Amino acid sequence: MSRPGATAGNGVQPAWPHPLKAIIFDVDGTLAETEELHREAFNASFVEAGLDWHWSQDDYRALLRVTGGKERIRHYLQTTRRPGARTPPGAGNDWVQDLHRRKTRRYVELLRSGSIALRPGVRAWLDACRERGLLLAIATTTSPDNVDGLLRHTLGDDGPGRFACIAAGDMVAAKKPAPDVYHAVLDALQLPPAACLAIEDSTAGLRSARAAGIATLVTPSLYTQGQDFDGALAVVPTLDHVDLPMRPA
Ligand code: XBP
Ligand code: MG
Repeated sequence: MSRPGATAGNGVQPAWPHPLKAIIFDVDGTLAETEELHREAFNASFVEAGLDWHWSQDDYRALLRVTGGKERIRHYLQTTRRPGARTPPGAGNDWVQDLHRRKTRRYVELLRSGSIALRPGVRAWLDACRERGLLLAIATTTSPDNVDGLLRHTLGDDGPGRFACIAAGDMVAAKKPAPDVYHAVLDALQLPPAACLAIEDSTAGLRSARAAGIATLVTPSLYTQGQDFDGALAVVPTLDHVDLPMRPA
């Protein structure tokens, strides 16, 4: 695996923020290709709840336009009718919350027993940031338990401790593409947006970071290939395709 010293395939180096003090990572699709595992957890929770729902990859690609698992379930309940799909009686907020709790439990179990790995280049960037004194943070729509599970599974029990701030899920009022989660990170780090770089995989994530004034590098994922990344500092296949001018050690 190439270290951050490698340069972009075409040799072009984006105009990185300077001075760069922190890198803020999105989680799903950016740190790791996790959405297939989320889809498996959703479908398993539907079976556990006695529902005849099933989200195919095509269903899920469309549903991912709605950020947040609870919001996604609610959207499906309100807008999508499968022939013969039973709509649970009295499926209100509490019912959605309970179904999403089941899903999150399943997701964390699947993480623990699965083989999810960090995307190419992510570990090298995390290590280089630590060696060079850059702050690391997370800004994600997914639930905090899912972040903790992924970081421990991929980085070991000290994984979560690598990040000065983890802003996730319902910690903020409005999910991506709203800027709330990135504002929460900037507040926690006490840094201006100009001193940070965001790493994202989706249009919703890019728009969230840009609305907070943060320069954003995009590494499209399996479910976000072909989305609109207008406004990105650069779009690269994976992080090992571009160098980051780390602050001197
Ligand atoms: C991606 C999301 C999340 C996940 C599912 O988050 O939109 O909703 O798909 O996780 P990000 P939850 O790319 O910002 O990391 O079911 O916990 O929401
Ligand atoms: Mg993402």
